[in-house]
Amino acid sequence: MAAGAGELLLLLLLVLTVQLAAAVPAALPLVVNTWAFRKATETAWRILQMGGSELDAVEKGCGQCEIDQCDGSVGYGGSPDESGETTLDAMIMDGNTMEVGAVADLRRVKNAIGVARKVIEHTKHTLLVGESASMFAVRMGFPYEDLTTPKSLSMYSEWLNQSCQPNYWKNVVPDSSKSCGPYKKAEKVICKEDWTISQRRISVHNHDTIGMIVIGESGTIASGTSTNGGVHKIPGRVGDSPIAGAGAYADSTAGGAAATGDGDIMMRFLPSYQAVEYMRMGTDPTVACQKVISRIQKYAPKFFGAVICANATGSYGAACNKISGFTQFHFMVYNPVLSQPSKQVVDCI
Ligand code: SD4
Repeated sequence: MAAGAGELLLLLLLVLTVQLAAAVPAALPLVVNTWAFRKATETAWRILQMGGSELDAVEKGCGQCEIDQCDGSVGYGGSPDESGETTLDAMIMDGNTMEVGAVADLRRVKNAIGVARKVIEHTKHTLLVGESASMFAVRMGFPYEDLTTPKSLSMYSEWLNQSCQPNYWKNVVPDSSKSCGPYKKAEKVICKEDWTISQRRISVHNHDTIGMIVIGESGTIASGTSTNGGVHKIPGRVGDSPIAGAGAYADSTAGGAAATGDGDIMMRFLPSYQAVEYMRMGTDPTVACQKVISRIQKYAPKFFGAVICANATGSYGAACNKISGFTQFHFMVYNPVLSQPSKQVVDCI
């Protein structure tokens, strides 16, 4: 059957984008991470060079961003929730054993991905949340620290001053688009969620999770994420980042992927799992990333998000959803062909 003109055009576009992203040849070991978080890439690479494992590299690489408060959206002092507190989500996954350690809504502990690693090493669980995750962290030797900074405090008071706009409520009284809470449920649920306007609630500038994929020389794949989630989120909200298959996924027999963006929408599609499954079927990493982005687009054309993908041979790629103010996505790559971390860019689709 002859392909339609639209399909041919899409194929041509995909091939062109693949060429763009394939500028650096595939080689192992490989570090790929979301956004232009160069120090995180450097740290992960250094750990590998020093003989550390792929999990070590992911933990320390993402941990670097927690220390540096990358873009204010990773680590302490960013994204205050509705009560002004910063809470953290993180996960780490071992693509050899398929073990995952994750923490969500972690309070008063800075090194979220470090705690996530301890969930793998010292428990038979996968995900710990909230105050209990903090108590676990303390038992593992992490100190309690205040995650609030002058910056997060001023973001919080600015938000209060502008009648708590934007926020994540709907179908409540008083009207959440005009005033602060406390809210009660409205008698009538008048509208369904309009996914097409999701980017109005969450600005492109307040969402920058670090997601990282590390592949060792032997093909072992690890991945992980760390974030302080969405600004002014409702306390208790957990995003995609600590959810295996959503925020990140790794399977040494197929590939690794990690996501960044509007987690409330993205987690409904398990994009990282889906991308790895596409790569398992032989799909090129860039195309695998594009396919998961376009799947979400069908329901939420204006969602903010991007995905990075790498297959077991060290080929990699990325894709993002094109919306106003976000037309290109930057990510970092380091492999033996490069002498330093290289910032790559893809045009959003
Ligand atoms: C979240 N996905 O909590 C995270 C935030 C993010 O780029 O990725 N920002 O929804």
